[in-house]
Amino acid sequence: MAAVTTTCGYCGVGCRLEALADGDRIVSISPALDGPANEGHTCIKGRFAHGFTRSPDRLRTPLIREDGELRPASWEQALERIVSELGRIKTAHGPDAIAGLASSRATNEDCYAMQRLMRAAIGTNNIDNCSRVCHSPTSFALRRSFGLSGATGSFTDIDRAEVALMIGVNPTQGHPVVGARIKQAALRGCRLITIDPRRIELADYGAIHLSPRAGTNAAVVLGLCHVIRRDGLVDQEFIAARTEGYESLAELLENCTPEATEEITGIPAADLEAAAHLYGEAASASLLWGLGVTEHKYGSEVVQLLCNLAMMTGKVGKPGSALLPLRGQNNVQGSSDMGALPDVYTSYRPVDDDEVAASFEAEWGVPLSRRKGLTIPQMFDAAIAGELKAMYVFGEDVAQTDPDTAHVAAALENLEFLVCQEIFENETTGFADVVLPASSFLEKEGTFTNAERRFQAVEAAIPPPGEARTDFEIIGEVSRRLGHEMGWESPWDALDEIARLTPQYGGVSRKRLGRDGLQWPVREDGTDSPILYDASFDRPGGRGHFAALPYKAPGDSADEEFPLILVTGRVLQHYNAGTMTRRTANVDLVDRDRLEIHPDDAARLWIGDGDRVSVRSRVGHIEIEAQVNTQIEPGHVFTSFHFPETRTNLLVGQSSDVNTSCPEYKVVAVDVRPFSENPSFEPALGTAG
Ligand SMILES: Nc1nc2c(c(=O)[nH]1)N[C@H]1C(S)=C(S)[C@@H](COP(=O)(O)OP(=O)(O)OC[C@H]3O[C@@H](n4cnc5c(=O)[nH]c(N)nc54)[C@H](O)[C@@H]3O)O[C@H]1N2
Ligand SMILES: Nc1nc2c(c(=O)[nH]1)N[C@H]1C(S)=C(S)[C@@H](COP(=O)(O)OP(=O)(O)OC[C@H]3O[C@@H](n4cnc5c(=O)[nH]c(N)nc54)[C@H](O)[C@@H]3O)O[C@H]1N2
Ligand code: SF4
Ligand SMILES: [Mo]
Repeated sequence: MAAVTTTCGYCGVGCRLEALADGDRIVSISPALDGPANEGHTCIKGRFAHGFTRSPDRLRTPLIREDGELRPASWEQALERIVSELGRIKTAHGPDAIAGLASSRATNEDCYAMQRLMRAAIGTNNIDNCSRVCHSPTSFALRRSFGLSGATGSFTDIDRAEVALMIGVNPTQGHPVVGARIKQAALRGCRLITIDPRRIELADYGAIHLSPRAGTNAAVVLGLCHVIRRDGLVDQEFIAARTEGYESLAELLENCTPEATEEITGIPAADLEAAAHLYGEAASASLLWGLGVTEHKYGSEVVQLLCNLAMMTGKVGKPGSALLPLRGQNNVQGSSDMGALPDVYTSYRPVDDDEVAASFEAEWGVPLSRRKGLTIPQMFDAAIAGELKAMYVFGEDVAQTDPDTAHVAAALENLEFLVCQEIFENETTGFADVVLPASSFLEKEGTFTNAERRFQAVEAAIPPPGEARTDFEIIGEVSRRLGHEMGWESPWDALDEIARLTPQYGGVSRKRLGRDGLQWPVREDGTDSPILYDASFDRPGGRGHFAALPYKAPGDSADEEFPLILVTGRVLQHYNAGTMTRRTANVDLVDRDRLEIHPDDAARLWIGDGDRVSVRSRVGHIEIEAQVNTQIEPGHVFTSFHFPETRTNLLVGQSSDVNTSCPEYKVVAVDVRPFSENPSFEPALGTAG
């Protein structure tokens, strides 16, 4: 038996795990007692959901499509096919006819290699990652308001906070170890504020719970700021010394009275005032948010408004007063930090900055494009328009998880060539010409960066199954065959290159990571940064920026034809596309997606618990089982997207965040009926056009 200490590959908490293996099988996983983010805890996924590693469904050989079918092939055949097709398309249509996606489930080194493959071996900036559909609005807003794209503090700030305000985030399901930490804090006296159209579990820990209509967060936050200003809870000293732009915000706040807020959000004025006082009067308070903030038409603006709230009360850059966006996937912070984005190199430095681009040119020995690449939605549009000809999709199941499935399917179908690098066949590999068998987090080494900006080591507990190879080896080999030798022996060489080329990560090295990891910025001498902005912001003049952004209505809204608002999200037992958790015992706990509906709406529509219902939106329709419960606000329904047979994303349209094109997954107007009333509803693609 062999034991390794590694980092969980599910969510952005970044729990440190002790994995015990016998040969090529995982025997058990337990929490590392000294893990800085988990302090001896894990959740059901990190601890138990590892059976997928030796599932009979794992990809064990490359697959090549022949006569319409994916058939097993040798590595030689698969790699040759990739090189000849990508070479042909590049020659015929130029490098920008090819695009790649990096995987936020994979390591920093894998993602860095993937963006280098696209930029140096292919010659395009067409590279993006799932942060696009997740927390890209957070990244955009934090850079605008404060300067850097990361949480301002650490999970330990939760233990030190007098108040924790959570908006649009459900930590006991999505980030259970943080959820448990918040429960502990609450039991010790930390007061909670929860803001969610569903009564999330943490609302029951003595919280002030505000239940806004979906899509009205901006009004809620402006309302809180109004009360704080009106009642003299503003930190004038902090505003004067550390910020700019407060006057225009103050002017905007004038009309955002609790009564006006109630009108838009449905939150009783007195509740809003109580929450504003609790937050404003606390000596320290931390702000946590998730997709209930970001996955909206104005998601990035709401994050800017949250930054306003923290700055006007001086609650940033101090112990206990942190802004903690709960980043989703294990390495979505890292894949973005590594420059797997169409407009930036590592640490968010623009591709059209000559000095930066030249430093990569010098290291890689090739000229690099200064032209911004395509975002994921732009890639699909370009594929449909016939301009994008090939995609290399690494560890992302876009055909299940991206919005408007019919549109995604049309785009993938229209490509001349699609490569998927995966651990399982999924909805997206159904469109692939070549599928490459890769390795999961328990079968590779490198680093992940968690939601606290913490680089942590990943070590292999078992080898990849069959002929599968590590993602790092595969990307390096494809690049070599395309004529660009990356010259690395192992991921640790890539990490050294990342540190060499990126001042913010300058002091990161395998040796220095130790058991605690390192929170960026990491200086040359190895000192890291648990708290950002203790003295100044990372913006011109060192000042934080107040954004005076008014409330605007969401992209979709209920009407006579589509009277209910569908909110989509996740459940504890399953993870995103579900490829991994559906292949573990978690499926015995939850074996399907369900539509949560309030008893009042259910009674009005003659829907009983467990009934099959039809759900129709402006772009598509699905069938699903109803689950009648009081957690959800009347007028709203909720479902997850973990089971491919549900096809939740057939319902979601193209509306997206104005600054980052993060999809508006959280506000979809729908019509819900008992299935028997609509036997003609076929679960069909193509209604969206
Ligand atoms: N078990 C499990 N854990 C996961 C994942 C998983 O699939 N399963 N996925 C991981 C990933 S990729 C991510 S990004 C994170 C996501 O974790 P969270 O950000 O917590 O994600 P969600 O559950 O999608 O949405 C959070 C809450 O937003 C609320 N909400 C929706 N609309 C609004 C609104 O307009 N206003 C407000 N205030 N709230 C709203 C929803 O009701 C929901 O309770 O979880 C990660 N962890
Ligand atoms: N309706 C609705 N849709 C949503 C959301 C929502 O709230 N509502 N949330 C969105 C969000 S926040 C996100 S992040 C996306 C997530 O969407 P995805 O990124 O598509 O989902 P995942 O299941 O996390 O993983 C993608 C794929 O990576 C594979 N994989 C896992 N580990 C590895 C590895 O190490 N190497 C390789 N090569 N492959 C690997 C898995 O088998 C899986 O097929 O979904 C989005 N979709
Ligand atoms: S909380 Fe997240 S990182 Fe920790 S064990 Fe669970 S899934 Fe893994
Ligand atoms: Mo996510």
